[in-house]
Amino acid sequence: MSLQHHKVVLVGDGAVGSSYAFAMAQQGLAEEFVIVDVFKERTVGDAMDIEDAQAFTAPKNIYGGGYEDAGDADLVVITAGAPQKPGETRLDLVDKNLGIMKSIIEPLMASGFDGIILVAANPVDILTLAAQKLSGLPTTRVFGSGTSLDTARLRADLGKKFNVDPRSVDAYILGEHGDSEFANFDEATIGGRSIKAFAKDANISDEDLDAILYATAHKAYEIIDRKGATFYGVATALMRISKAILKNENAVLPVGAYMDGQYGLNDIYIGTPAIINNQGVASVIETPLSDSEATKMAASAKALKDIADEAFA
Ligand code: 6V0
Repeated sequence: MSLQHHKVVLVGDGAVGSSYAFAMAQQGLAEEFVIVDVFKERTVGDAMDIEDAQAFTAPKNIYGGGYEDAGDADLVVITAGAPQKPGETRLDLVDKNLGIMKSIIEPLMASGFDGIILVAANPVDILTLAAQKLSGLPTTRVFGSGTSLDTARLRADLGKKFNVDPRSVDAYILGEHGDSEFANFDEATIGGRSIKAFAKDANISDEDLDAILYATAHKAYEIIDRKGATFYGVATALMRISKAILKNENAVLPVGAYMDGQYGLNDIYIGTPAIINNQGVASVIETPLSDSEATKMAASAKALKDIADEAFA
């Protein structure tokens, strides 16, 4: 019997990264966990702080480190990014965060790293594409959090509406993690029964469902207005994806996956369900879309492609 030793490197020890490190510790995931940030003292402090929780959870070797520690890592999770400043355009932010991504991927690959990269930094679909191109790793081993947080928000809202555990709601937010995302209401189910049938029983109209989608897509702004950032939801989504990788689960999860012909799309990352195991994205599930949903997917892909073309020009 071989004892499993999983090593995870977190790059970016801000609000999202430190919450992810804490969530991983709570779940007892990854025997070795390295925290990397330009703010080195914070990584050491965070590792010491999380160590204090281990007497109640599970022991692990957690420490502040550098890219030289990544050579034998199974998984690198990237949550390093600059926030948008007032007056800055979205493309300015893309340029700045592409620079940060470059400063991460170069030393990471120089360490001999040959594992899986999971990106959460925004704009996540564009930065995931950048991470894949810069690293040269297979597209199956570089993917993003995509619409995982958005899908979690949608399921929670639908769960509340229909008085059902959100984990029993089979609905997805698809497309860009951003303004052009959409819900697969025409296909979504609870216990195999369509959401639209549940909605009809509860006198919930298509407009009400659209209002749920709007609330999902705008929840980040509501949270940011009140506390400056959102982090627990995405951190938990990252933990869930990490668990599927480290435990080789073949779990079906919404992620930002590379398009290689699925939905008629190519060479972009976009939110879709996919099967996740210790190889990364084992396969993309091209979930069925109604005609109007297919139109929304094409529009969302175009929005992403336009940004990518400009950013990588
Ligand atoms: P934050 O709290 O400002 O943390 C960012 C961290 O990155 C800081 O600790 C920085 O020191 C660090 N950092 C900056 N540059 C580098 C670098 N070159 N190398 C290493 N570390 C660096 O931000 P927060 O944690 O709130 O957000 C991080 C990223 O996650 C942002 O891009 C957010 O937009 C993004 N989010 C993504 C979500 C998703 O669903 N994908 C959801 C929420 C936030």
